Amino acid sequence: IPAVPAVDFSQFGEIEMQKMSKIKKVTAAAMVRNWLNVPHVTQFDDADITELEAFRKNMKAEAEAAGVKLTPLPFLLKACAAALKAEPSFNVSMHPDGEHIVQKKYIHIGMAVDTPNGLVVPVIRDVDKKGLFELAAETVALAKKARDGKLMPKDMQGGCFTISSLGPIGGTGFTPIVNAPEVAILGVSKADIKPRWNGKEFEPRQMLPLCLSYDHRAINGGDAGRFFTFLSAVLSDVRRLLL
Ligand code: CAO
Repeated sequence: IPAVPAVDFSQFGEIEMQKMSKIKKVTAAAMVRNWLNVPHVTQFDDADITELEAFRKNMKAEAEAAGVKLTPLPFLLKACAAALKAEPSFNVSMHPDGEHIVQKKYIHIGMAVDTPNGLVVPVIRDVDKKGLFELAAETVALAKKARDGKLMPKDMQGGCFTISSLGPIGGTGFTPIVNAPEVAILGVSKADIKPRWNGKEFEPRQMLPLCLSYDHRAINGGDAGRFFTFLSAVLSDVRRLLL
């Protein structure tokens, strides 16, 4: 591809040269590789998390007594693990031989963490086998390890799927780049109260905007529609995780 021409910006005003961290350089190379190799599609949906948030708030004191802060992320991890089971086409990698697809039978999920040195994606193993409190403790510990620059390569390997949450920061949606060799990534934006028509009147409901990018070589629109419908249904009523 044609290179972007080099420009001497100092001719236009004051500038400062800043050295890129090792993480920023590795991330930049991975983003270009993924952007150019993966034919991306991004779908959008809003999940009604009114009941989930009520449940989470009710459980806060119990979680604190158990020594954990129960944030929305463990619920998203459990819901995604269930959706990966329900739609196994999301839990694959393209084999480099171009002849095979690798179907994974385990569920490890990465979470994007923005650190002063750059973006890193620690991986939580066997999400389907862990409880909400265990996941809450693990996500907080991994995010701290990431921010302290203490993640080991093994902490960032083996992911099947990634969650990138910009929720606490803001925004109504974005188009995340698939973290290949994974084939899909979920972007989470800021939840907000929105009016929803219940058949008789508008009701205030807490809606969570979700963006799902996927590799169109491995996943087609129908698979993605089913994955998204399942995910939204679970987030709307977490009792479905028991089914
Ligand atoms: N919409 C609105 N509010 C949200 C939200 C969303 N989508 N997601 C979280 N929040 C709220 C939480 O409810 C919490 O409020 P309360 O204290 O009142 O419960 C507050 O924002 C802070 O949440 P959090 O960031 O601690 O929660 P989390 O579950 O999203 O994440 C943890 C937990 C430890 C993983 C997080 O602190 C972290 O480090 N996340 C990494 C985020 C990041 O770097 N994203 C950048 C990705 S770049 O691609």
